[in-house]
Amino acid sequence: MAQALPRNVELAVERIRRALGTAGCILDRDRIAPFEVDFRALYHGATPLVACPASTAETAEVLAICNDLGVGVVPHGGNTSYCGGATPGEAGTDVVLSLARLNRIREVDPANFSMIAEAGCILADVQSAAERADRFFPLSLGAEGSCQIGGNLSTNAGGLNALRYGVARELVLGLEVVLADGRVLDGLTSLRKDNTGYDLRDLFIGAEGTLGVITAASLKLFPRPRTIETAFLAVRDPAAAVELLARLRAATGDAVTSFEYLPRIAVEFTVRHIPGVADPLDRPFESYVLCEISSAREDPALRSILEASLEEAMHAGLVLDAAIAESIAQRNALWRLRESVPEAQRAEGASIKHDVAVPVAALPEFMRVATAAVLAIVPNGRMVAYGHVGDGNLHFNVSEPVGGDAAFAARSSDIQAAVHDIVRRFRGSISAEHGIGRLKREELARHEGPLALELMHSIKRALDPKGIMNPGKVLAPEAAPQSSKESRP
Ligand code: 2HG
Ligand code: ZN
Repeated sequence: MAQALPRNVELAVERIRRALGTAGCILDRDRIAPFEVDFRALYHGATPLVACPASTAETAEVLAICNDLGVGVVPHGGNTSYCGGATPGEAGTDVVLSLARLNRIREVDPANFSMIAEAGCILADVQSAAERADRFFPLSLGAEGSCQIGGNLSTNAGGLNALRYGVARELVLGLEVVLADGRVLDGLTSLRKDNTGYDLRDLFIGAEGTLGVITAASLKLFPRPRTIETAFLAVRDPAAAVELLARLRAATGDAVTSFEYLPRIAVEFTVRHIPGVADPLDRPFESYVLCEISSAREDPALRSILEASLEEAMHAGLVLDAAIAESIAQRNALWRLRESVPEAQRAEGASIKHDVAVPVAALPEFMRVATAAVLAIVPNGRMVAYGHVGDGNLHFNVSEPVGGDAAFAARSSDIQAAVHDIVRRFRGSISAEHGIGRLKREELARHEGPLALELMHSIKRALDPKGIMNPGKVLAPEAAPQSSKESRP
């Protein structure tokens, strides 16, 4: 039998139902179920209600009610988080706040190279709206067909074009945020320059909904790329990849948009598991790079610059073989291979993921040292280290041994600790683009300096004194959220 809800939660549910009506609430157990588990099925929480406000004002009402009653609120976008950031707690007392109905593009301003999108807009729809105005919104990632821009900003997503255009934070001009107590912070400007006081906007980006709820964002747009060259390269090793990146950045006048590293095993996984993916080269190599250069001009010279640079790199022994896309279909096929690595890795069984960053030049040494450390713990583990080498960001993943191995899961925290300790030696990051969520909360506490942690807790207390915003994510709760003594009906 389902357990009775605490009185404050019951009251919150009642009041939210009244405020949003039936269209704005999901109460049906079957429809609630997908909101209770994260994308990787690492966390299984429970919620009495998914609130689906259709406006900023309704979002504010939900938060005011929950703050008043001391009830936790878990903002929920496209549910593509890797760290359990959008999953309610196991106690079943957090309300889930879906942003899906806040999905209007409020404005596209081609002259100002900006647009205003609500948090629940699907990333691919934001990209298309920009394209219709002959503009480009560069944030791009495998989940773009289902992730929402509010979630992208709340986790400060990186993706495939960060090398040239920056991570999500760098693409934001202004934000509209509902604070924990329901007040609305209207910072929705489209200015390039604004030095008026502390930068409040940047506090909410990457805060994973623990400080407030982003309801809309003013986003930077760029000229649409008109010439794009995409190449799939076999490289000698990771050090060759790093050297090639520097050469290409210089030779193309910094036109390298993406620079993704793939080990052989990642190509094998995708060829094996993803229908239609084929090895782009005739014979196997140890290491690959998928690289894209682009220009906002019609620029036939880009192709010859790329070819000349690759020829030089071949003479220098950095590049061993190359395939340059000759059509959009070929380009799409190369990106499909890259973007389906996570899915292909899932098909190979359990894996341990590390989303780390070190300075680009240190990547080869990091990979060598960290690989040895992992294999010392699980000698048959399969290293699948790939990703955004251009940003120094590797998905330093380990797949379980072929045929599975019960000991693998048991050693996962040892493996993670070993990898993260090495990251620290390189002054790197233990979460380069996926966030902290619930998954890396303890690792954040272990790695972040005491002063930085103290400041983070102070900011949390200042903006969310009752601890209702996405409880237990990013930072461990300091104290149980207090219920308010009285509650208005
Ligand atoms: C990617 O770059 C994603 O494909 C997922 O960030 C990484 O599965 C992963 O570890
Ligand atoms: Zn990634």
